[in-house]
Amino acid sequence: MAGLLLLSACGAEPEGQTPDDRPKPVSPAPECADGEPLAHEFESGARWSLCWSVEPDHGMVLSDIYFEAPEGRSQRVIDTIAIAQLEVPYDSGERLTSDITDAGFGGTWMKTLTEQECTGDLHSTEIPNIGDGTHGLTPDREVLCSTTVDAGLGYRSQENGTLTTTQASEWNVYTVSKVGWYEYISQYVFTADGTIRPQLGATGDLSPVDFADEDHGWPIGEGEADYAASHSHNAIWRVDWGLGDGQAQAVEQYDAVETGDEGRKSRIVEGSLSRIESPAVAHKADRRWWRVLAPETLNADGHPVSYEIGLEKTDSFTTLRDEHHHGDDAGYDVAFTNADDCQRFATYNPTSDGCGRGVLDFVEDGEDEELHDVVSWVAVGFHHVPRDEDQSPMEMHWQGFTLQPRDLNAQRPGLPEGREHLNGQPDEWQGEDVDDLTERDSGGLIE
Ligand SMILES: [Cu+2]
Repeated sequence: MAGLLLLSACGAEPEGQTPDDRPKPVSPAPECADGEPLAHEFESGARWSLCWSVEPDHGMVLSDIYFEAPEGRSQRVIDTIAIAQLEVPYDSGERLTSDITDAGFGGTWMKTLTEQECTGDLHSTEIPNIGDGTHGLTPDREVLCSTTVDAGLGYRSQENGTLTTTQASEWNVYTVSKVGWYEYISQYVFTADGTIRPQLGATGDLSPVDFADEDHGWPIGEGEADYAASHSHNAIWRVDWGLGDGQAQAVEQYDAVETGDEGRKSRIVEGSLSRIESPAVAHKADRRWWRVLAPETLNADGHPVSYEIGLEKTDSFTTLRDEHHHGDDAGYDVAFTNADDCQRFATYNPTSDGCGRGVLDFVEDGEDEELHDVVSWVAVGFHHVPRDEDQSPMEMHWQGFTLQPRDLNAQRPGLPEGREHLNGQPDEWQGEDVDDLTERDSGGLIE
């Protein structure tokens, strides 16, 4: 498949919602120095292109990820993204694995897929069947699934008697790695609005040898006998950003805080951005998110292009390795460093070339640098208390986070007809002057 651009059009947008006379920029097929090209175009004309490869430890690695809005140009978003560690500590204290560096998601652990597991397109690459391939064969195996799924209502807006709506679809790219009794799905979900959702799915079976007691597990057999041990799936992804295509990058943290004051009708909340100047760790909080931006690359509204890192549900954690070297409160939800090819794993990074043991060393070693070529390390934990329904097999459990464009484009990618002029506060709405509407609203007539 190498060298061939793989393209599939999908998604179901109602006829007439997307102007079909819009000039479509021609974007080149990605040239992949390593790996295979893969692309997807939504019915709106929004388009993703990337390169994919499989490494013995990280498993699937995506690189050179570009997003192109139907109205816009192709923009580089990510240099490389991969899972950088998966720690699984058992609450009994009897087991801990660091699956990415102990076993790896590639090599023999990566499973060949069939049409039963993948209703889309299967893609193959050479994968060693023993170790790094020095002492075995590297057969071409179909390990990557590229598929689209319906995602429900994308948007709906009814104005002036006209219904503007679309059904959304999502492009999923995934591989499956079986490590021990668990089977892990490494998946990236791409949407037509430029969002990427990196995800780890866990299925397979509970460990048959990790049973504990009432304080460290849950009874999953008859009565109160077989307490399957509770444990955590602590995942850390490495995102090496490509925003600005070589221009300087920066990181900002957004916080919205209540001032304690009330306005005429509601509490006053103030939002602000603070620059994270140097490599650092950061922690989750309500109404907090981070963004990676390219300050010198502006969209058509004059705003710097950026992507927002949004955490979903996470049981925050400190890896045991980090605790041993940096203390028990050394955990983080997100960390930021400058790109360095020798900084590959969140923990158990090879130190032979003086690279640091993991993220906390990378941060310490770089604390005098200015962030300019940003890597985000995103940690998402899931504390798994087994339940009767986990046998068997376990239903898929997902953990992950969201990378959402923030001002990558000046307006929504895929503007439906009649919405082209809406960019900023409009002068009039349904024929009425907006100043009149504001006055009426303030008077309390519109609740
Ligand atoms: Cu589990």
